[in-house]
Amino acid sequence: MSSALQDTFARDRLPPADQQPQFLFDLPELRFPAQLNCATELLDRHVREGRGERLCIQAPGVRWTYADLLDRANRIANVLVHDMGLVPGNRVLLRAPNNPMLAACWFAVVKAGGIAVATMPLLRAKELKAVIEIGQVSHALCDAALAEEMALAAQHCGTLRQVRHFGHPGPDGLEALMKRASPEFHNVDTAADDTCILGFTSGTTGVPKATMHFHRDVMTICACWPRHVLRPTADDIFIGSPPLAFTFGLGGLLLFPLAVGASTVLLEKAGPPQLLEGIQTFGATIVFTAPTSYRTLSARGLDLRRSALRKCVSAGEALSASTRALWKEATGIELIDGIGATEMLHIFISHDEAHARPGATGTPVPGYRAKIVDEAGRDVPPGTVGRLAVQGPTGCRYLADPRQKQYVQDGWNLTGDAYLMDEDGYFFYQSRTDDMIISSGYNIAAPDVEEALMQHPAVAECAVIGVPDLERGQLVKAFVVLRQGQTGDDAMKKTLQDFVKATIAPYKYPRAMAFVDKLPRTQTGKLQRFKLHESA
Ligand code: 3UK
Repeated sequence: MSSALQDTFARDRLPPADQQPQFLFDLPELRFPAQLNCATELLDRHVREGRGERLCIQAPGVRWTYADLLDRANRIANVLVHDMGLVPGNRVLLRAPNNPMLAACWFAVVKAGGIAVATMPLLRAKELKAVIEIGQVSHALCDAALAEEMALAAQHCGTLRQVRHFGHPGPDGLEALMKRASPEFHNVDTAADDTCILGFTSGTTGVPKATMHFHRDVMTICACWPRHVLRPTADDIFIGSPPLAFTFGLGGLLLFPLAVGASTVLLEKAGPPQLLEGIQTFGATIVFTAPTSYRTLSARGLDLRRSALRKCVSAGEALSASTRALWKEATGIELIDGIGATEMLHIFISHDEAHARPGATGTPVPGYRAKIVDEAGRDVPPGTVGRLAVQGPTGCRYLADPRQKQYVQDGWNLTGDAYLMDEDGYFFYQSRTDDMIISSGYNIAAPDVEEALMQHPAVAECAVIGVPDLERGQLVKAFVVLRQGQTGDDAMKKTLQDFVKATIAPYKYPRAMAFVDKLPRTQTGKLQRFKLHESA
């Protein structure tokens, strides 16, 4: 294999061989050529094979065919190389809400052999600066709507040499440069193991970690979960809420639809109301979003039943049995749950509609294997709670980060989740490893208590943590968002406590309870338990 990356920054910072996970390439569909540029496979190929006029990307007021996207991506690639001096291997910051230009920029970077560093739209200058410094980012393509924080961050970042904005009319804007650029571009002949993505973990605390993914990894995730579990067709219309900067969104809303020649709808705002409207307006057939969003949308079951929606994917957080039941009742559709991670690039345990089991995430996706281990890394028998360990064709590579040794042990990726596997090989999420509450010697998984509370009709949402307690070590504390019209008083507290005692083992009931208006969440929809700990 010969790397095309003149700038060897990423290659020089790969974890040492003995700290890398073991990779599995058993599936025949995972035999990739030594030289591979994933943009060629996902985009150019469709046009070359005569599908240029098929619909590719839609957004309010925008309808791009595959030929349109290729034209935009090629022009931007030429701007990157000829106007902005990009050299293969350089890192390019991408900053925009989910929209067609962001998708075109992503492909432009990858075509030119650059490394795409997509960032969450809501990041502030301080967080952007950390990303730019860790990734030694030299170029940026930014939506004009997000220019302000970009400028603040750029002031303090010496490595960042070239910034262009799109979505504004000025003569130095990206669109003006694109007009003058050629619509032809010869994709850089990258090696299958050249890095093309730096994915920052949506970590809720601490210094962010950058994960490195190769061109091969991008093609791998398209060949595994979508092909074996989701099984979309070229006529599907994808839609959803996760940002393209989150690999859940990048896969679900860009890579997977393009891998099968289907189309995708990109929404800049994709809260439940916009998502519902988008599903109706664009006739979307496959939706990707998080459990909380499904809970809210379930109130619009009748509208959804009248839509073209046929497949619904939940990831990012554990899907409770009650949310699965709620969605099925409201829409008639069985949710597809899947656990993925930035480190693994996409989903590695999941199930299709026919194999859904309430409370279970599913079984390992073809190409992956998973097991449960104890503190010492020894396998534990079925039914025992322990640490989830996975191996497959993708895996964790932190960019020059000592935390590699925590995530990868003995060649296995340890996701930081407590799981159990039943006799049938189904994996059941318990909690994050550090969210296990130990109270009076009992192990209590916070999601267990949340699931019980959520079954009460007065509860809209809730979160449970362990708070320090002199007598019991930790005390189970619930933060509860009530449905409209309900009152959070002592009587309600008692009602909910009694309800939990009657639903699950009584020792798990929340001795402490707070009623709140909403729960703190990250931009990827994850509950920020550390914020609850701070406020407890
Ligand atoms: C949790 C889940 C239970 C789990 C992601 C799909 O979430 C993604 O990546 P992140 O790096 O977080 C990883 C962690 O999130 N988690 C995700 N999905 C589930 N827990 N059930 C689930 N279905 O703690 C995991 O370790 O932000 C999800 C695809 C790509 C992704 N990056």
